[in-house]
Parts: sequence; C-alpha cells; structure tokens
Amino acid sequence: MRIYLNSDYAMHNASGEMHQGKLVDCFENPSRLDNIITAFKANGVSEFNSAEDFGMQAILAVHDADYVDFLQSIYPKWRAAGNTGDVIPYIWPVPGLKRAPHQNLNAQVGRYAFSSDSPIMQGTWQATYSGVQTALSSLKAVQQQGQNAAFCLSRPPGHHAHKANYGGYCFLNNAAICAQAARDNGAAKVCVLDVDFHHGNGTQDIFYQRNDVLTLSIHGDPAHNFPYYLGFADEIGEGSGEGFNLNLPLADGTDMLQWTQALQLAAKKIQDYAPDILIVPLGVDTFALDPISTFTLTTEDYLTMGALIADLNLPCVFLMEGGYDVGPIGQNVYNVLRGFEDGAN
Ligand code: OKP
Ligand code: ZN
Repeated sequence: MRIYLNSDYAMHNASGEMHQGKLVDCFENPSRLDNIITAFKANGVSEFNSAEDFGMQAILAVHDADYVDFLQSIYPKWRAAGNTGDVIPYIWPVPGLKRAPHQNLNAQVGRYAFSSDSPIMQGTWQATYSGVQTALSSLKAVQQQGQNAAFCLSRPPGHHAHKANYGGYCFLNNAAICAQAARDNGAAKVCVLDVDFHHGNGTQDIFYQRNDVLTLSIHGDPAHNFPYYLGFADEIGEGSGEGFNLNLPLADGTDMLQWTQALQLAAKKIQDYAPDILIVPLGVDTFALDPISTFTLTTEDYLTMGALIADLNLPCVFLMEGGYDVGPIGQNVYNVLRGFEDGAN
C-alpha cells in the first residue's frame, strides 16, 4: 500500500492540555509518528512518499474562509498582543453571551474553539496544512493513479474539526476534505467509516444534511467519552441526509468481538449504499492500553480490523487519526494495513 508521510508532522508541538484538572503534556505529540515510523521500518516498510501541494481550494470547499484565515493568522497576532504562550481559549460564546462577531483575540479564540485541549503554536498551521496535502495525495493515489489503497501518515488529526470550529486536537478535517475532494473529482458516492475510538463529530456535522457522503462512526459511547455532545445512535442525518449517518456507540470495555459486531452493521450499511470510494479515519486509540480511551483491543486484533475493512472490497484511503503514545501504537497501525493487504489478496 502506498504511504504518504506529512513531512511537517513535528511542526505542531504544543505546550500542554488540561486533563483531569491539571495541565499535562499533550497526548497528541510528534513522538506518536516517530514511533509509527520506527515500527513501520522494523516491519520492512521504508518508502514514505511526500505530498504534492494542491493549494487551498479543497480546504475552502469544506471549511469557512474566516475560520481558515483565523487558523492561519492567529498565532502571530496572539503573540504580538503580548501573550507569552500558545493560543488557548478561556471564554466561549455559549447561548446568552451573544455579542459576536468580536475582534478581541480571546473572544475570537473562544468563537472558533470548542474545547480547550488543542493549543495553537508557531507551527500548527504549517503542520495542519501539510497534513491536508498529504491526505489529498493519498486520495489522488487511489482515485486517479489506480492504487487500491493508500495510507496518509500525518498529525495533527482531523475528524473532530467542524467547518468553522477546532477541538479534540483537530484543526482541519482531513477526512471531510478528502470526501469532498473525491466528490469534486467525480465520485458520485463517498463513504467515511471512522474507526477511531472517538466519535467523528466534525465529519458527521459537515455532511449531516447530505446523501452523497455516507458517514459512519464506531466509537466509545459519548455518554461517557469525548466529544460528549454528539455521537449518539439516534443521530441519523437530517433533510436529504436522513438515513446517511450511522453512529455505533459502544460501551466502555468493548473488546474485538463486540467491535466486530458493530463493524458488521456498518458493513451492511456500506454495502447497501455501494460507494465509489471509502475513506477510513483510522485511530488506534481503541487499544487496551490507550491512556485516554476505554476499549480493550489487542495488537493482534488490528490484523482482523484491517481484514474486515478489506472485505468491504472498496478502494480505500486510510487517514491517521488518534492513538496515543504507548508502546505498540506503531505496530497496531501497521497491523491494520497488513491485515487489509492480506485480506485484499
Ligand atoms: C482526538 B482523536 C482532556 C482530553 C480531551 C479529547 C480527545 C481527543 C481525541 N485532556 N481530549 O479522536 O483521537
Ligand atoms: Zn480518538
């Protein structure tokens, strides 16, 4: 499988996040990809392709221009205003606090952020922009260059980003941008199957009223897990999008047997839809030892996950999402791709 690596992945390296009432090191940090690259090399994978630059068009097809401009320009403005650390929100325009739009930087940050866990620093925009280009390069390999699958190895992740909001370590929604680009390049029907531990709230919301992109997510029940405010089973899409979103929230402690049952429900839905292309936001934070998640998958289980996805028998773009820096994260990711390739043969 062709692999594209975001060569700017280490440029986003933020100072810390609030976790259980304390400021701690960011879970989403460059060592994650260092680890994955090391594991891939140990498995004999040495070819990491670099991305082509497709510019801003595909980004602006999904995200609002004012939001993209904010992401691109906030850091220098924030520092020039006398702030000495990363961009972090501390006030949000909840209903009742309605004097928006607002020029003050703290007010703008609260307007665009939906959580406090995603500091913006010097290199955030560059890493995020290059990540999108890496995702689009992976899409091109599959959609236009005849590859049956490709893997975008990138950070920061994307699936929590809405059209004009960031959070959950995500700034631009790589999966949504790829899905829209796939449509714009001629695919009639696109499917996004999100297997990260966390609900793909941004992707769901972006396509919620559309039937040309089927969105599915298998994730930890938002009754107990981030993003809490979205991802429940009764969210099925609305308007022409009704019936084109499927959430499969699973209990804390979910193992591979239970996960596989959910995947089989997703597979049925996908087969009925018959998409032209499949986009898989891939997080390995479903792993038993993940520090911020509650499922119990094993390193071996990821081979099965890859084979189950191969059984869908669709051209497939895998996009790296979550999975936090614990020993076998790299082997877990490798095993999904290995399982896919073995299953596809
Ligand atoms: C991103 B991805 C509080 C935790 C908040 C939310 C998790 C974001 C996961 N310290 N972080 O889906 O793996
Ligand atoms: Zn996640």
